[in-house]
Amino acid sequence: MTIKKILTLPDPILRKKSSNVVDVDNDLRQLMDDMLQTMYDAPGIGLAAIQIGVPKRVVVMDLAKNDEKKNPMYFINPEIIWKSEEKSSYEEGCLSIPNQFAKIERAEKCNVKYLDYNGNKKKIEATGLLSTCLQHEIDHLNGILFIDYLSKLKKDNIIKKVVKSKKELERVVV
Ligand code: GNR
Ligand code: NI
Repeated sequence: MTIKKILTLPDPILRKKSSNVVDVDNDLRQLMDDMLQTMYDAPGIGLAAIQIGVPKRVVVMDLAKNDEKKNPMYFINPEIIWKSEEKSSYEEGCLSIPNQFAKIERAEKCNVKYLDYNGNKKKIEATGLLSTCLQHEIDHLNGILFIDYLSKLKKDNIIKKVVKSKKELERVVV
């Protein structure tokens, strides 16, 4: 297992639409293992393959609290098949938008179909944080970031801050 570099704003790769996975094979499981390790290392609660530069429709997640047993989840070709009218808001963050957070409104519940780690067809009825996180990750697969739901002013401000702190970090390292 390898920790990969997580792409951050304004990397244009993050705006690419990811392609469906055709074969759930050992190479794909290797990718998912690397994604999970990269996510734990970051640390984050979810990661889409495109965040490490791989344009495949693959998501990993673990919503277990620090004191709980690890609970890795894998979603291949996830598709939202139903969304509730009812909304809920969460303070969202994104590993590709470091240190920036914003309250985002999404469907409170959603049903998602996907393939699991072994390529078996599954369906999940998601609520709360799982629902929010699945919608956030599926957005990544379509090149969408949470800042796209903010006003242009707020969005531009966040992009500016991320670019600025990236440049400051470069200056320290070089
Ligand atoms: O680690 C993450 N936390 C988070 C918090 C609220 C809503 C969504 C997320 S996902 C994020 C990791 C990430 O960037 N996944 O794409
Ligand atoms: Ni994200």
